[in-house]
Amino acid sequence: MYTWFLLSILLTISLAAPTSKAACSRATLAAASDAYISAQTAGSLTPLSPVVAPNWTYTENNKSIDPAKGVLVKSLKIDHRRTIYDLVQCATYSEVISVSGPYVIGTQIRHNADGKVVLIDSVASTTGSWLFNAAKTLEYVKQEKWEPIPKEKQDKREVIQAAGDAYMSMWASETAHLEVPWGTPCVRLEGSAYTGSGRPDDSCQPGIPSNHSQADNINRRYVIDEEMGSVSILCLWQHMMNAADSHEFRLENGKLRYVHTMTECGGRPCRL
Ligand SMILES: *[C@@H]1O[C@H](CO)[C@@H](O)[C@H](O)[C@H]1NC(C)=O
Ligand SMILES: *[C@@H]1O[C@H](CO)[C@@H](O)[C@H](O)[C@H]1NC(C)=O
Ligand SMILES: CC(=O)N[C@H]1CO[C@H](CO)[C@@H](O)[C@@H]1O
Repeated sequence: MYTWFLLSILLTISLAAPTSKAACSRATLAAASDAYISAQTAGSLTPLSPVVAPNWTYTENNKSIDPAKGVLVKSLKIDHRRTIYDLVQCATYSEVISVSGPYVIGTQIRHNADGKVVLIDSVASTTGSWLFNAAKTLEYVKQEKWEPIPKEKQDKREVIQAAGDAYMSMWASETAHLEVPWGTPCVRLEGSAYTGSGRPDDSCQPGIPSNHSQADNINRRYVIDEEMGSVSILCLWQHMMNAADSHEFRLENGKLRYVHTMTECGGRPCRL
C-alpha cells in the first residue's frame, strides 16, 4: 500500500517535470508560428485561438493595437516564409513576403512559461515603406541559402547577438562598425535594394553609416537562433521618421553573411 503510494507520487513528479520543460519545445513554437501564418493567409484571428494566452497583445509597427484592426485580418497569399526559433527566450521570428499584398512582414512571437503566445510583434512594410518592392525582395530572398548550420560550426547566441547589436549601433557610435564581424561574401537586402551581385567578394560595407552622431536604434527586441546563425532585431529607427524597423542578421563561421531589413514609416512614405 505504502510503496504504491510512494511510487505513484514519484510517477506523478517524473511525468509532471517534462511537461513544464516541453512548454518551450520547438514543436510548440512551430505550432504557434504555423497558426500565425494560417491566420495571415485566412485574414482571420480564428486559427490563433488554440495557441494564444487569453490576454495576448498585438503590436504592429511599434503600436499596440487591436489585432482585428491590423494587417493580420487581411487575407494574404504568402509567397515566402522563413521562421527562426529561440528556445531560450521561447520566441520565434518569421520573415513573410506577399507579392500581391503587397506586404513584407517581420513578426516576432513571444510565449509565456506555459508555451502560450503572449505577444505578436510585427513590422508590416508595404507601398511607401523604405525601398519597398515585394516582388523584388522575393526574387532576392529566393537566391539566398539559409540552411541549418551543423552543431560544431554554430556560433554562440551571445556572439550572434553582439554582431547584430554592433551593426545596429553604427548610427550612434563611432566605434561600433569596428565590432561588426564583416564576412566575405556578405550581402544586404534593404527593402528591395540588394547590395550583392553573387560574387565571392560581395561586401556589406559600402554604404554603411558614416555619420555616427545620429539617433540610436532603440527599443530593440531580439530573437536568436543558433542553428540558423541568426538574430532578428525589431527596433525604433529614430533617425528615419521614428520608423518601425526589422533587421535580421545571419552569421556563418562567426562572420556576417546576410542582412535583411524592413522599415515602415507610420503609414507615410519613408524619406531620409
Ligand atoms: C496576462 O495574464 C497573466 C496571468 O494572469 C499575467 O501574469 C500577465 O501579466 C498578463 N499579461 C498582460 C499583458 O496583461
Ligand atoms: C549627423 O547627424 C546629426 C543628427 O541627425 C546631424 O545633426 C549632423 O549634421 C550630421 N552630420 C553630418 C556631417 O551630416
Ligand atoms: C507598442 C510598443 O512597442 N511601443 C514602443 C514604441 O517605441 C517606444 C520608444 O522605444 C517605446 O517606448 C514603446 O513602448
